[in-house]
Amino acid sequence: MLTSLFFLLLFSFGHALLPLVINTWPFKDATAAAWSTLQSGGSVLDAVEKGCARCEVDQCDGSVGYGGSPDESGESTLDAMIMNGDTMEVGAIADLRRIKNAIGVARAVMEHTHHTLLVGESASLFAENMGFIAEDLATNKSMNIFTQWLKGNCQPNYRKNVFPNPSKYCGPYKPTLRQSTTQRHIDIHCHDTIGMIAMGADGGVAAGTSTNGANHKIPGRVGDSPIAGAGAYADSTAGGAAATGDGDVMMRFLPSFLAVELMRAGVDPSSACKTTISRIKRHYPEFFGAIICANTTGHYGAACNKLPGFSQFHYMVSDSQSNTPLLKSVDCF
Ligand code: SD4
Repeated sequence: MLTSLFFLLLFSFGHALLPLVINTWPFKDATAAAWSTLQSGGSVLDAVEKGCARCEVDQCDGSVGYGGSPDESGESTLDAMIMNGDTMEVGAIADLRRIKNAIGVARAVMEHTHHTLLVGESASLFAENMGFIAEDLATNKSMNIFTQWLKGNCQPNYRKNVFPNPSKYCGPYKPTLRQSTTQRHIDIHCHDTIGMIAMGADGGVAAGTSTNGANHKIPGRVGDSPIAGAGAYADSTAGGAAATGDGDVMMRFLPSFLAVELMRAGVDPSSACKTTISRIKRHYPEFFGAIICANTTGHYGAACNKLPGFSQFHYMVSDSQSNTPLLKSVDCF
């Protein structure tokens, strides 16, 4: 009797499913790390930081943390962000070099500066000054990926309208007049950024991302992951969202912001995710990408753009109904 009254009360306050942790891709240990952080009294920001940091240590799928996605010069660089949906504070770093704990540095930007985003060498210097250890992010694996790429005439790469022909030769390149070139975008073989949303029992939302970006990117390239509203967004009065996929295309649409605004207007999370993907599809029918969405009542959903070899998107959830991380999937459309 008392228990049902409790659940009735909870439901009427709209937080029946909270707390909640949800993240992109089947990164179970990251979900578990975030969930146990919440369970042991940590904040939603702590949960997002611990969850994403787990993937940085584990080098989830080679796409998060050190030793992945070497750029054109063979270096691995990291992008990350964290957002507090109560205060709308954001901390982010991009093109971070020599520091493994990217999400930790992003949080330090949020908590120890009045800025939102630090980039490149200066971000690394900031991190070192804040006590993060500088170390080489290269591994045998990343060096091998780089060597193979050089041996294969630097294919694929992200150049266009340059000479020599970038689809056949390595650089250095010089600009040429605009030619018709085929689009080269991140495909399903270089995916798996972690994007995470955590919600507390009180409905407070945080979101974050961590990635080593795009394989063979041009040095200096920054993806969607560290951009608020693109890689992730959190607003405790509306919900949270996080995106994964071809950041060069996706960041043009601020998909996480769009999804959260749709949920604010009352759209359910699955439909908000779908509408967001549709918006991008209209311009880039063959873009690779997916998004997860959660509203303030702890309901969630996901959507992805269907491509050959990508018909389902997998993500992880822990909530009050499933103490252990559950693998979820959605059919792409
Ligand atoms: C990027 N969005 O840097 C990241 C990569 C990614 O799934 O999410 N892949 O573009």
